[in-house]
Amino acid sequence: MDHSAVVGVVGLGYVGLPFAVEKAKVGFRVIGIEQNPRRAERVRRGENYIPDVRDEELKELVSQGLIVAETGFERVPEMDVIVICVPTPLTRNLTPDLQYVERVTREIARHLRPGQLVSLESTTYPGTTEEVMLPILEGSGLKVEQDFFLAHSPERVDPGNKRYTTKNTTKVVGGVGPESLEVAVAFYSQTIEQVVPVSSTKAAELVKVFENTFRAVNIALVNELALLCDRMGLNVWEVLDAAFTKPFGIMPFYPGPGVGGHCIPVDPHYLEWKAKEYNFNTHFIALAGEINRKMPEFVREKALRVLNELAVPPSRARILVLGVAYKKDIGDYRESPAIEVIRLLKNDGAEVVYHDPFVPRFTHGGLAMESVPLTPERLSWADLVLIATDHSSLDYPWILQHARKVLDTRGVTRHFKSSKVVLL
Ligand code: SAJ
Repeated sequence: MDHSAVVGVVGLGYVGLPFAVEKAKVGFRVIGIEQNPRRAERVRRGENYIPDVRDEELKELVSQGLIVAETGFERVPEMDVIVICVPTPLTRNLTPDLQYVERVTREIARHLRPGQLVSLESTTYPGTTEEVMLPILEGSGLKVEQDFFLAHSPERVDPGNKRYTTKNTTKVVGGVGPESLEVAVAFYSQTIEQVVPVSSTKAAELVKVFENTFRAVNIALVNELALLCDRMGLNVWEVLDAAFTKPFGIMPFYPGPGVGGHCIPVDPHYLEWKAKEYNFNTHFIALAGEINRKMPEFVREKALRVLNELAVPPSRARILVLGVAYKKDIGDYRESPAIEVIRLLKNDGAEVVYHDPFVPRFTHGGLAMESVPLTPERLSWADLVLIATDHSSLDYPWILQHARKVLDTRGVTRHFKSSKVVLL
């Protein structure tokens, strides 16, 4: 309560670093453990690398000695709380890959001491905290609820969201027992305005996976509608805009070139995998994943159709893709559907370049490309301009003025009613 606790944050990424800053801002001393030595070094120099963190805040907190960064676990005994914010990706067969969580938990178990609270924030299937982490931690000889505390509190960071930050986003917390829950709620309540306790770590884990499944299923629903409207010759954007005028009982989602990021295409499959243990098939998750993963192929097919109408064979086509980030106004291109679309069109023999103000260059999925300057000459050079990510900073009227033909997969130009534009 007096913020004298020393807080450990394992993983200083888009979840861990903002969390570390929030804790240090109210006076907690924070020791970050970051396995990437370059990132650890940058934190030591007070150099920010996470867009959602304010550069000067990090610099100030580091200069005050409130945030330090290590690459190893030897200082774990100094920590009163250890928060784990490491990735929980999928294997190539869409099964959970807990290697980072397990490795970190083993390291912590080696240094665990009485009185510590360990809290997992990474998104994972219900059961991870109790079935995977607890046995490893008790392997230290310490007993949970008596010697140490263990909780799960799912991160709810929406990268790029200016309105909802680590501080004002309600936080769900589950403990392996009442003592752990009480300590975890007390800890999170120091910097988060609203903390919601639930009865177990499994409930807390399921809350988060449900949240992301909710999004994946609803995005897949509108993507499926886009596929149907394409067949029926209807404008899915007009239909959805009209549907979302309903003032109750509906929530806006829009079709796109696919679903990117490290959450929505990933997390629901953690639940799908666990459900099989209970002989239960989560049909919605499987179907949503299938439809969302099909969208880049649909965009490629639509692009080839447009080129065909222009009598431009793919092998001679020149395509400018606008936006490779997985969603607008950020520079993250992990699992980006736009890169998948580029790969498919290159495989068709087209000459494809991209412009993304947030992504100067990328190496991903077997491609290494640099963003080209967006000029009138570049726009008129392209047989087809393909809008894959609708960054707000792009001047769409100007783009339509200089482009010859536009395939808009985000509906961002739908209100211009331009004959140059083909909508997804
Ligand atoms: N997308 C669509 N249509 C939509 C909404 C999204 O095609 O209507 C696409 C986006 O372009 C993107 C992907 O889906 O490629 C994921 O979009 P997202 O808005 O879910 O963004 P994320 O994955 O960065 O962040 C989400 C959080 N987003 C929101 O709640 C708005 C939230 O689900 C989690 O806090 C976060 O994942 C996480 O860390 O789990």
